[in-house]
Formats: sequence, C-alpha cells, structure tokens
Amino acid sequence: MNHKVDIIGASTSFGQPKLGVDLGPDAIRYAGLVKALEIQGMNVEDKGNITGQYKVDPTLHSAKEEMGLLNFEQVKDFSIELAEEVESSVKLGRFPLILGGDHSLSIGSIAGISPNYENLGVIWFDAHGDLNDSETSPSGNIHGMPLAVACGVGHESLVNLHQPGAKVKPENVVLIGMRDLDVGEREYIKENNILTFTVTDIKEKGMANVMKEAINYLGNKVDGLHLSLDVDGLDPMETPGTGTPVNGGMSLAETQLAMSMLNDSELVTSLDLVEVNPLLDEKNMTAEKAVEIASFLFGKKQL
Ligand code: Z70
Ligand code: MN
Ligand code: MN
Ligand code: MN
Repeated sequence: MNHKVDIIGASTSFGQPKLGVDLGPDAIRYAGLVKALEIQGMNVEDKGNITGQYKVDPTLHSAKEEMGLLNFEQVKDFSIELAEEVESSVKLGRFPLILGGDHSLSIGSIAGISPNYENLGVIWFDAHGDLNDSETSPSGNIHGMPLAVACGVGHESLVNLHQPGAKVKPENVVLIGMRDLDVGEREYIKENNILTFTVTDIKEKGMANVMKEAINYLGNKVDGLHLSLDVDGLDPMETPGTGTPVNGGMSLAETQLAMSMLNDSELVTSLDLVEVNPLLDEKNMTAEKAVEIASFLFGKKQL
C-alpha cells in the first residue's frame, strides 16, 4: 500500500436529486479521517474540496436536462476539474482518496487515474451497478451511470472526458454488494460477462471467499486497482446517511473483512468513498463508518 495519501474532497451533489451529499467530504473529515489514517502510518495531505464552478441552488437542483441527463453541464464541469486534481496526485506518486459527494464523481476520479495505468482494475462496492446510460436509466440521475461511462458507454463528452475513450475494460471490473440493478444494467453485466457478487452470493459463499475470488481474478492482470465504495453497499442500519438506501446490505463486519483482505493484497492504488449525506444521517454515524472502512483498507487490525 502506498503510504502517501492525498485526500481530495469531491463536493458535488449534481448527480442525484437530494441536497446535502456535497457536505459528505467535510462530514468524513469531522469523523476523524486524517487522524485515523495517520494512526495506520500514512503520510496524509488534505487537498481540500473541489466544488466546480456551479453553486447548488436548492430550488433548481436537477432542473436542467440534456438528452436525458440531469444536471449534465454541472456534472461534466465538475468531473473535468476533479480528473485534473486526481491525475496530478497520481503523477506525484501519491494515493488519491476521493471523498464524496455523489457517485457521479467517479467519472472524474477514474478519468484522472486511468491514464497512469495500462490496465486499471475497478472494484465497485455498491448496492447499485451504476451501469446505466440515458436510455436505460429510470431516473436520469448521473450517479447511476459512472461505471458505464468509465467503460465507454454514455454521452460522448462524458466518455471522452479528460482523455479520449473508455477508461476501464469490463473484464477488469468486479461488482460487490449488488441488490438493486435495473433491467439495462443486468443486460450489460451479462453481455460483458462482468464478475458480479450480489449480497445473496456474499451470504452464500461468505465474504472471505468472495474477496479471494475477486483478488485472484484481478490480481494477475491489473497494474492498478481503483476501489469505488458507495456507502449504500452497506445495510441502511449501518449507513443510514445516504440518498438511496437499499435494505438487505452488507454489515460493517463484512466490509471490514473485505477491506482487510484488500490491504493484504496490496493491489489497491486509489479509493472513492462516496454518497455520505450528513443531512440524512444520524449523528454523523455514516461518516464514522466511512472512516472505519478506510482505516481497515489502510491496515487497521482488530488485534
Ligand atoms: C438507479 C438509477 C444509484 C447510487 C443510486 C439508482 C442508482 N439505478 N446510484 N445510488 N449511488 O437511478 O440509475
Ligand atoms: Mn453508487
Ligand atoms: Mn449506490
Ligand atoms: Mn432501482
């Protein structure tokens, strides 16, 4: 694991309709992220927040549409700015830890990361596949589309953002925690043979076996591994402060196990921690869970 960590706050909420997820990065800071990583021996630099040029207007949120994409201009503008910041962190040999913010931020984070690798792997830890395009999306919310965009599917100015073309190959993607997939997402997963673990798979095989499979599958072929972790992958009892909670999720203990195994694998080179919305939370417990999850990824042990 790279010990030099850059914290990059991705303070955006334009990928979905609920106000407050742009406050996620600060909520995670207040929950003690920097200290927690320093205890694990990391050299941490907090780069502050990226906001993009558009301000959140509570009365106009999600009002504009471009070809079925809500807040298209805002998401695009934000993604370009984030991609530049993330790429400069990678170029300096540092580990970018991107705090969200809604999951549309991964369009920018992955665009900034992928030019630095020949064969980037992505683990998408989430209740959702985020594999929609404007045709398959039931909502028009771009936070349901970032993994599709990274794979080269979607609006051409999002797909070609920062660098032309797809940023990740579907064969280098692993989905973990799935339990709310739309019809078009299921088809995309099947057509592209994406290695997918639903919560039912996790309950059946156990998280340790799932992570062994995921790590073996990616370990030999990727030269970098991006973990994109949506806190709604966990059960809403663990992480209630998120915009689209889905019942029947992973426990904190299972998530800690997954993070420990990823730490042991030494494969992970970048991380998104997304969809923390303190306005929907109870006493900042979702941000606290996010800090705990990051601590395990960076080497925290129970004994
Ligand atoms: C749904 C859509 C989504 C995150 C919800 C939901 C997508 N599939 N993504 N929360 N992070 O609208 O596309
Ligand atoms: Mn997501
Ligand atoms: Mn989700
Ligand atoms: Mn749904």
